[in-house]
Amino acid sequence: MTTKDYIAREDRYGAHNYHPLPVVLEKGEGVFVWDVEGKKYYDFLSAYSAVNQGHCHPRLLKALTEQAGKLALTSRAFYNDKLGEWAEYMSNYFGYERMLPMNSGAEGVETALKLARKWGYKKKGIAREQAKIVVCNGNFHGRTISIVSMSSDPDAYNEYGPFTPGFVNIPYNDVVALEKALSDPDVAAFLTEPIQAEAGVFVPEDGFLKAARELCDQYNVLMIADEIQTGIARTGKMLAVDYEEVRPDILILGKAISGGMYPISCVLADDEVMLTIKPGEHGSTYGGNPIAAVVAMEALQIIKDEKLEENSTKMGELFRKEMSEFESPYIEEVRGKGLLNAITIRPNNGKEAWDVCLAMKEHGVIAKPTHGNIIRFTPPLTINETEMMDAISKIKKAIKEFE
Ligand code: IF1
Repeated sequence: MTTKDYIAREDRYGAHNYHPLPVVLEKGEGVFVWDVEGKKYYDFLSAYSAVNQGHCHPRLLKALTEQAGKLALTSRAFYNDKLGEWAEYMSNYFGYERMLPMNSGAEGVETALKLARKWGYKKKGIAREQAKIVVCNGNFHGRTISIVSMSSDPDAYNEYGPFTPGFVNIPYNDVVALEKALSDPDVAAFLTEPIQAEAGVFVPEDGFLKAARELCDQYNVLMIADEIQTGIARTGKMLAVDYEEVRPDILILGKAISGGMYPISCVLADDEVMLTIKPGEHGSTYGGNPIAAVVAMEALQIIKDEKLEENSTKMGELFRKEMSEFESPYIEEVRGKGLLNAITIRPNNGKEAWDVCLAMKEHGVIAKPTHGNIIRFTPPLTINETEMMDAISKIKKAIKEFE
């Protein structure tokens, strides 16, 4: 079977909710993936920052397979011997009193929303059914109906209504609008991404997160950080909020807490918030399973053992320096933090970022456009300098061809 055959079969039998780059991958190792024709690529997407530790990390493979051969799933009707160890590990690692495990990022966000509402009613004293959650325009927090209810992207929400009420949208990076919104006594929480990734890697002004933290304190509102994409060293620090030494009341993690091995997400919070949910009031069949527990602990240990925060910072600086110094009339802007970067492309005769991605693919680097003319560059954090320079030269060649 050729690439065309694989694509045709998926097109014929799969739902059409994606428009993938025309490459069919069958193998991965570290920063590389191989397609069904044997061609090797640098993976500059890393499954949207899930594969921060690199593809098929041997330590993750070992953790996964050993646990899968012993005990895979118990449900939460019974205890398993690994969940407590994982919860303790997460508490110590991120500095929160408790963890609630889920699977997908969207479920993590839903869990945070539920916690915020419970806290609003039980602790803040908001009248039943009145709790509001403040969110930012341009947000991306997942695909459930409640989550798309707060989206400002018509592709995400059109024809999925009726929507969940109780969300208040404000502009991103706007402290004045935030203060006005938070002063409403019915507001339970402010939910934000420390950097808006899907929107096109929008880094807020220095001080925005700190100001948000102070306003949340002032108005007795929970600060919720969605670090599903920005967390786990992607931006050069373990969490993107660490840049401003901000501690959210609720921290949502996903993606790279498994290094791409397994769908794992979780929410971290202290007793005052977490214990507002009682037995029977929330849960998940797979959430907290023993495979997830051992894979997540190993994935987070790898970040420390391989000093991936440091490498993310260094390689990110190298990428932005090289790409900013590269003279091309079609590069509008290079921006980002750590290894969460984006380049905006100036269209040329109807050719757009998509065409640059196709050309990069031919040169052996795969990445995906987001929102029209923005290309996101998020390689595994394990990438070394030689690999980075090689990938950069391939990216430059592709952009040159565009001229
Ligand atoms: C898709 C985007 C990235 C996320 C943040 C929650 C979730 C995500 C900050 C939900 C998920 C995904 C989903 C994936 C593509 C990807 C994405 F382009 F859509 F926005 F990464 F940039 N919070 N992001 O980024 O996590 O439920 O998917 O595990 O195809 O929808 P999930």
